Amino acid sequence: MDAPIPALARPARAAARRLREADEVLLASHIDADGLTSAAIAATALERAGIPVATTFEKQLDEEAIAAIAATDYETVLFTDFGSGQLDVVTEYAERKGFTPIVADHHQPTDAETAYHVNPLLEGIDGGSELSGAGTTYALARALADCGRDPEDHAADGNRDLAALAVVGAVGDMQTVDGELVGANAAITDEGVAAGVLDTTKDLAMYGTQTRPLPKLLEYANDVRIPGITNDRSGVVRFLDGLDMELKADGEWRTWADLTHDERRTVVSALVRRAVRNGVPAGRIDDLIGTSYTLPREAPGTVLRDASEFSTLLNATARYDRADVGLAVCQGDRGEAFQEAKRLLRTHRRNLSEGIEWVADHGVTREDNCQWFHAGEEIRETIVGIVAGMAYGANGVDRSVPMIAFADADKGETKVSARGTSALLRRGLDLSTVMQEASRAVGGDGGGHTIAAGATVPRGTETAFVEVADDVLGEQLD
Ligand SMILES: [Mn+2]
Repeated sequence: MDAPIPALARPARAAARRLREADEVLLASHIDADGLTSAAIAATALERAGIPVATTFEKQLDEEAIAAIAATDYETVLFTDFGSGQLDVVTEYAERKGFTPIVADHHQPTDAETAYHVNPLLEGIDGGSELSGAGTTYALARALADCGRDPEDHAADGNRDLAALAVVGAVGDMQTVDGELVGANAAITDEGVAAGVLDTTKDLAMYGTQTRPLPKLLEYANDVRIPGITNDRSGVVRFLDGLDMELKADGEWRTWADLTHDERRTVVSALVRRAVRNGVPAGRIDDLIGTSYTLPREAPGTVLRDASEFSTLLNATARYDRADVGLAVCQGDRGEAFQEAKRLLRTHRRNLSEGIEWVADHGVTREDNCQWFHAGEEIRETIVGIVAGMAYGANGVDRSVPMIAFADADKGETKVSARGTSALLRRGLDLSTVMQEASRAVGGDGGGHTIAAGATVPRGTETAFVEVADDVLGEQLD
């Protein structure tokens, strides 16, 4: 047996064997791009193994959600992209209600033991940048195929075709390091390339290469800010016109995906020249190029063709409580569910741009070691983290300290989202700890990743939260 991630082979095999013994499985997964792809990988692998599976999604695996799962009376429950951080509560309910929990997750585990626990952090692999929930679930899916009842069934290549979804999940969880997937994520990518479901190329690292018309692509890309291009519509059009290329077809701007290899090279070198001339530092100019992850089995020019656009589509379904739609798309629906997903994405985009406008109008409050805004009911709590990230990347925003955003949630609670930069990570930033410590200090709970994390706190504790967060950040950042 060849495992994609050798360190995970033993726990993945144990979990796979236990799943093979189940008559039916309840699959519980997190509502976001990584959680949806995790669920699609697990559901597909279980279906292929002939094991009936029902799926449920949760924003947060709190005690209420665990109690509801326990009340379903399933004997086997598979948790993907969450479960490790709540393992103490999960195992307590499992014992009391008599179900077997199986966990495939990449978040920090609590201090509890369970027989079937697949988590990169337990094997010395970084769950923030080397393996996502979807990647962890992929290791489980590969093990499920390997201990299959029907070794003659090679149609799905040992579930290697699911590597594409694992990469979409990793990209959706922002696991790229300097523009590419590394570690266990890279090993999964290699399997996907060999299976013909993924292509990787060094390409322009901008969002929307498949679907955005060229001016929009360049105008909205703000990872590397180029004066006269970034956020400058007429500057972009002058730049493109000045290239003396046929960049329109039938009067419409072409997309990056429409361009030939040579045309792309011409545009990239012109962009680089422009950046150099405008004093963009060399280190930043390198960031214009990254690895792009393409799904060659998807139609060119669609959101599904590019891993990054695919993950955004999934997030759009998740954030409007339509995980069923995102899951259907992951499992191959290109009809009704795909149309609905695209409609949700358009709504999502409109809400994001209104949110960013709101932040620009109302501004942020600067503390010693962070900056924050409170959107109240003006921005949906499910998108306030993305708005915070986008506002943080906008022109003129101080990126020397992290951004913290608040929005009203239901049940008298407030949702908190925090975003940092890789430069801040190098100075010691760990937003997961910040969110955890500050939220617990005010009676809430939180966690996540070093560069992006979240929390839920009782309404009215925001000021106290900011004070604690600011202190913790002061200790972290040198
Ligand atoms: Mn995840």
